[in-house]
Amino acid sequence: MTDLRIALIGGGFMGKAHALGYVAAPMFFSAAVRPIRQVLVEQTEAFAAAQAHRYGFERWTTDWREVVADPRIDAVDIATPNDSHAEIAIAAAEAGKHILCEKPLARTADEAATMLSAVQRAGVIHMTAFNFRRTPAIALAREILDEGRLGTIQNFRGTYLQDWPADPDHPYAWRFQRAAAGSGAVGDIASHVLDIARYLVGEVSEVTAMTRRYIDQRPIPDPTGGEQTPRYGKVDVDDEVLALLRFEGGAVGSLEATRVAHGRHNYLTFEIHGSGGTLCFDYEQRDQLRVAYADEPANRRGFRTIYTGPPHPYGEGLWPGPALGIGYGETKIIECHEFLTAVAEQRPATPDFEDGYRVARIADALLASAETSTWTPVAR
Ligand code: NAI
Ligand code: 4PW
Repeated sequence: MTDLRIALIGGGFMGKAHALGYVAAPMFFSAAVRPIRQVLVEQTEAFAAAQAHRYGFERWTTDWREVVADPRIDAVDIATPNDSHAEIAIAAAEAGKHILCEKPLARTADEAATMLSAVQRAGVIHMTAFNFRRTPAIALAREILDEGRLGTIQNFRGTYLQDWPADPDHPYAWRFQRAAAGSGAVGDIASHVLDIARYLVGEVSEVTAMTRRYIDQRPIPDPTGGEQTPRYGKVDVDDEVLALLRFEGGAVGSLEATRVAHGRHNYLTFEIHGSGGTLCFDYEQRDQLRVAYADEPANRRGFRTIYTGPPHPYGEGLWPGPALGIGYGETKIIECHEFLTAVAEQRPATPDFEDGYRVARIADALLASAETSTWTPVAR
């Protein structure tokens, strides 16, 4: 079996999730390559060493450029904040490395376009880490849609409501800075809804949107942990986006994403209405997909709940009983398996940088529409 030597750049929340993926993918799924956690890159020597030990990487460094140029590395995994995705990915592509890059691919569509061009020129495998589409129930929704019984798709209603920074005293961080993140809820979480919308319904042609910011500053954490009078960082990104969508295939839709909805923790949902029925999904009940078919007898019509398990997408590798439950970790394990398999089979991964670019184009249109309060076409 071929070894795939991986460099992980960024050892934070996603560094942990991706490391789990590389450890567990071979446990859950058969693969033609063996992922080797070769080197972990972080910003300080101490943190790089600590995370390399925790996540089982053979070595560590603070210099991603050295790693990207290292002939001993086959693939680069980008788990850093949004502002460094492009520079790292372009250098990795030019060095002939396969790339798994976190979402959003970039801060803007133009920046994403430079990444897409680089990987296309280099001919490397590239993937954007929209892991939620790897939830078995969402992949099952794709299968049901392919069967055609839901008829003509008329409406997609997507939400992503969170409350982790709903408290104004939640510390200032890169996600609240346009220079580092590109945008707020639009790029951070609406991007997931947009990936699911594209995956299940198709391309978005036009949007009209509004954005809101409710919290204009946040306390800058005191690195000493002391009780100094807090200094505040200026928030210059959106907390919330509300939008209407038009799809190229004729369907319409709505999207709501916010990070300040008290009580909604990871409320990623969609409801898809077709001429033949409806699909409903709620990530907080992620083992379930609800479907209602219009052609059921009138006295039997209504939603049925499918609990995903062995007969469903990815079930061959997950847990052996229905509704045993999958978690966030499993979506990352499946994602890493897809990346490893695409590299082993030398075929495109999905979703790739083209998908990341398309989502970035829609995100740009949402932000532009919020500025002009007009329907805004999504550039191709
Ligand atoms: P984080 O802040 O928890 O971790 C980022 C890490 O990158 C930090 O430890 C930081 O020190 C390190 N870093 C920054 N610049 C670096 C550089 N030049 N070289 C090496 N290390 C560097 O951030 P988090 O939450 O892990 O987000 C990282 C990326 O993952 C973002 O693009 C975010 O949008 C995405 N993300 C995706 C999720 C998903 O469900 N697909 C979930 C959470 C984040
Ligand atoms: O970056 C986002 C995080 O803040 C993620 O994409 C989703 O929301 C999952 O975790 C949080």
